[in-house]
Amino acid sequence: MKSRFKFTAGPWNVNEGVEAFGPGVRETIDLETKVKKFAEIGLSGVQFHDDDAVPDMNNMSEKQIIDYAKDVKSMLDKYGMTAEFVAPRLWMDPHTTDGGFTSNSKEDYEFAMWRAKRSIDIANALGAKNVVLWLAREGTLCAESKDPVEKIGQLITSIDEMLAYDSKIKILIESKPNEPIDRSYCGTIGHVMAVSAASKDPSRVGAVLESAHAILAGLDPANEMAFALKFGKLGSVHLNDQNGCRYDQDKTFGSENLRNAFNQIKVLCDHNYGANGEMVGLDVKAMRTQKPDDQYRHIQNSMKLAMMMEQKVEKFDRAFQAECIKERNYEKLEMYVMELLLTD
Ligand code: XLS
Ligand code: MG
Repeated sequence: MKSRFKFTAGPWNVNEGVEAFGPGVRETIDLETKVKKFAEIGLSGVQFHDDDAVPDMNNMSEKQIIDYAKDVKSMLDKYGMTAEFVAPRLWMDPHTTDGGFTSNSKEDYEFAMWRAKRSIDIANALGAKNVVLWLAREGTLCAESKDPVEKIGQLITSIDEMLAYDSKIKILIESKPNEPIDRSYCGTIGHVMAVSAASKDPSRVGAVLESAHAILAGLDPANEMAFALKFGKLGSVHLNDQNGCRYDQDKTFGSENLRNAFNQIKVLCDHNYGANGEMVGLDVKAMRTQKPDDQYRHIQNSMKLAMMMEQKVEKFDRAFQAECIKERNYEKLEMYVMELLLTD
């Protein structure tokens, strides 16, 4: 099957299966083995958290971090893989318990800025053009613990500082309404667009839309993508799926809602997503039941489903659509879409 897209995944998308109610059930796989396998299954690139690339970075000097990242770049080159982005992991470290950019502690804020700048250094060493900010803990567990107006300002100041640190890097904010915190400050693409507009260089601040995160916000992932596309700011997507409003599931793309999956691929195809080098990330998680010898299947299945949807988009009869719109017969159009999805 062919695709117009270049697909990527992160090392965290192949994991031991640790969750809140049970320990890991699969052995840890080293980065190079994952990258090699990613290349074999047809991915074009890898997405990184800063410490996926440089694991012990907190205990390393700035030069040591860059040197280590350069070795990772050589390893990627060996398998013909590119680095799509680097994201500071600002949710694991004790310094980010109350968030990073919006923490109430000055020391934590400084730690977050240090990691953000090191992420830019790592991105440059890996040849990645983007830094992604999934603002995991930027918000509150206790609503009264922070002044939201002040903290949103602090978030914008942090982004401005990153833009000033490097004149080329692009910052992509990955919206999510909650989890691990109760209320986050950048819950939807609309929030991201507003933060972008308020930054010192809006042309370098864009969005990542993850399907599951839009569903958690009660929104339609395709419409969220459309909103960012309209402003020329959809820098990446994280395709996956989600069964309603519950914990973040990161299910195989299309496995819950085929029509939603179709419309996500349709909006991307219709608006030439990828023409400026944007890639399609598959932010999916294997089921805990999955055996080690077949633990990349959720990524392969997501890629296959995306490509099958590309074929459906190609088949989509625009003339018939126009006729239905002219007649204002949307029942007819809707049934056509269902038949398109259900038949060969
Ligand atoms: C978690 C996020 C995470 C980011 C990368 O919900 O999707 O996996 O994509 O930091
Ligand atoms: Mg994601």
